[in-house]
Amino acid sequence: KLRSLGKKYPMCLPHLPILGSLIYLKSHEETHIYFTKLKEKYGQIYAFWLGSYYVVVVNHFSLAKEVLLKKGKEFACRPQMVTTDILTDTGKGIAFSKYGPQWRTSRKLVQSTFSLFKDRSSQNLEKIICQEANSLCKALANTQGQNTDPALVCFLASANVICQFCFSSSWKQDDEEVKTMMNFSEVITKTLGKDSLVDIFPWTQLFSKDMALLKENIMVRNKLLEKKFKIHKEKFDIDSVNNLLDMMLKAKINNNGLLTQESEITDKHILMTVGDIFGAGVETSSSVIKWSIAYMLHYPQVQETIQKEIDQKIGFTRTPVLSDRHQLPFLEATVREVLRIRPVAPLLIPHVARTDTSIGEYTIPKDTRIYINLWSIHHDPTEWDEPEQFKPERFLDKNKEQLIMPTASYFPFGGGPRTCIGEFLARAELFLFLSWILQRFDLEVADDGKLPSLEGKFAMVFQILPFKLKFKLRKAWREAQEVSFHCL
Ligand code: HEM
Ligand code: PLO
Repeated sequence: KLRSLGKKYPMCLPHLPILGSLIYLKSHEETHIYFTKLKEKYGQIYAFWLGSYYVVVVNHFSLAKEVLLKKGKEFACRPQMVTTDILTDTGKGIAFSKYGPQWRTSRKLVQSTFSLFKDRSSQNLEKIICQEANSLCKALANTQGQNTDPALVCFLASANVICQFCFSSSWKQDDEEVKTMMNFSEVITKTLGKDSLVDIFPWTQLFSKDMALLKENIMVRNKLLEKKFKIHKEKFDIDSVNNLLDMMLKAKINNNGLLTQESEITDKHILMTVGDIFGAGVETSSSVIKWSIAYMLHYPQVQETIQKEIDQKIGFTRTPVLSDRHQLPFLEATVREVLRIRPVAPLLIPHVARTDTSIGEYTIPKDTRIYINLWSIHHDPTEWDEPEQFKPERFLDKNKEQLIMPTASYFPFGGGPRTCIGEFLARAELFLFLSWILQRFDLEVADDGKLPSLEGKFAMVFQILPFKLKFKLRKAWREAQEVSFHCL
């Protein structure tokens, strides 16, 4: 189906009529790892057919930068898929929405909401995150050094930050709604993350149990969002815009007269945009915090080095703030290394070519799906020294004082027009949550002596499997608290 006259296409996997390359893509490994292996046979860029969809996989950073940055606009569309269409009410919101006025308006409104939460405002993000870090540490102290699965507390902390951002509200730890959310979020991510046949052969959805489960859980999620939306709409005051929902409601009222039907903001669009930000806000940050905790259990010397840095630069008389970031380069390097070795989105979100174009010397026809293999880029042995090893020092200079970027083969948040919109928030959360936890607690292996598996499982985000550990209040922290108590 590709016109070949004088054109050069990436090498293609074998393919059959109707099925395409499907049987050649079957593997027991995670897709991104299998795609990385295929590089040996097919090269840095290759293609295959997913049923009738033509897909190109990009495994090298220089080609990936061409897609994301140099030709960012040409590759800024997203595929339309059965699963994401169900999630987003046919492509509304941001992450799975096609390139166009709806996507642009939603993205701009989220960005304007971030400026609401900047610097001097009484509700700045730093304050909100620190409040949640405080509740998080209290909850961890309540575990009294017993074996604990960190999933719920990490979920709650990230959910509350994003809930403040979206609705100016938050949940208490024992609120049933939090568990409901954690449940549906888990089912949704797992089902969306499966390489589901439904997205290749839409008619199979009629028989798919997964689809039924997905629909049911998305319905629960939408009910919860609608409930929040309804309560909020009643209180809405156009002269006092405090969060994402206010921002979008205001835009709806002010702009709709001016907008064409194509870019009109409806309640459904608002709901789906908030749903994206909410979903991205909880699933990504809480996952990275769990990975970081797991790596620190595996590498106790990393934990010790960060704690030493915190003890020296911050001490025990105050808690960490964002401006401490440049003082704690080893913690920053550790976060960078976690995002390298276990990227949140190992294949990013698929991109789609909006016109006939090219990558390197290869012709790329309009509508081609592009998978950027971030896993391959972050584990490239020609760019990274011992890429499978966890070594935060690789991001530090010789004196271990200055952060460095050893290669350009690294972009955990993507880049270009579709770049992650929450990078600033995510980095702030990771720094504050981790520094608050390590100032107060030693992370210790659970009583059964089992270390968490670092293998992971792709479920829309690359997640760690559930594990337990012990949070032991540090002696130095406890003593410092007693001293300050006596001084009072
Ligand atoms: C998209 C990474 C946290 C909101 C993305 C993409 C990546 C990414 C790789 C896809 C880029 C592409 O397709 O080219 C991460 C990482 C995070 C994180 C590593 C945490 C450590 C967040 C947070 C939010 C967020 C906290 C919400 C506030 C989004 C949205 C998109 C996106 C809305 C879609 C952008 C679009 O399609 O225009 N993120 N993200 N992310 N992220 Fe994040
Ligand atoms: C998480 C489950 C929610 O119920 C819905 C949702 C919305 C946005 C998605 C998010 C899920 C998973 C992580 C995604 C995010 C948009 C950007 C982010 C894909 C499916 C990343 C890491 O790319």
